[in-house]
Amino acid sequence: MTLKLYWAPRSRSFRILWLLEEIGAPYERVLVDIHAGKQATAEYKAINPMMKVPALADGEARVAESGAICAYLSDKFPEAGLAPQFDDPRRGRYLQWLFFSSGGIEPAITQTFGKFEMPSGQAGWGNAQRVWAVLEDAVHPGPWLLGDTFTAADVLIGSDLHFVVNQFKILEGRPAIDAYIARCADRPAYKRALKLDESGE
Ligand SMILES: N[C@@H](CCC(=O)N[C@@H](CS)C(=O)NCC(=O)O)C(=O)O
Repeated sequence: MTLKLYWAPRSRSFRILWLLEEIGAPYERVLVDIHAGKQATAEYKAINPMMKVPALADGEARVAESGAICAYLSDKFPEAGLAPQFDDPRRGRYLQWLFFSSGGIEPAITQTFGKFEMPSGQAGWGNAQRVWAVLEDAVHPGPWLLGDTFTAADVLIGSDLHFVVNQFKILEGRPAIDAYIARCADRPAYKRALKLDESGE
């Protein structure tokens, strides 16, 4: 059964396109035209009730949320070597980074755009400045979050940071983060995914 990735160009679904290119298993891209409202059809809501891309269908299985899809795919294809296995102590940090995308980075983006403050002890992500500083430390000296081993966490965090720096343009003056984004963009799978993404179909 071929994997189906529900995708829209220049969106957060790029990261799963990149991950699938890293894995190398066959998959099908299903375009969801989010600018034409196609994410709000009953058919797509059955795939992801949040009406967002990315989402994945694998036989009977349905998975949405980028971090969950990264965990699902990297565990499904252990031979791709993109997830430390269950008895590997590095799995702890690996999972931490997968959850940090939605638990730390997304709220930091929202806080930066929304220009609001709240007590850092009460905000689950502390504050945006702390999130960026923690990430800057985590990607230096690298090359990857777990050191020499590239994982699905790099796909997720690397694409988050690319969005934050290059698309949203809400973070600058962090050379270690810029260098990490450049290392990600230099991967052949990233380049293949970018080509597919830019084709727009
Ligand atoms: N929490 C989701 C967020 C996905 C998301 O925000 N997708 C945006 C595109 S970048 C989307 O589908 N927007 C269409 C809409 O909300 O109508 C994830 O991490 O996968």
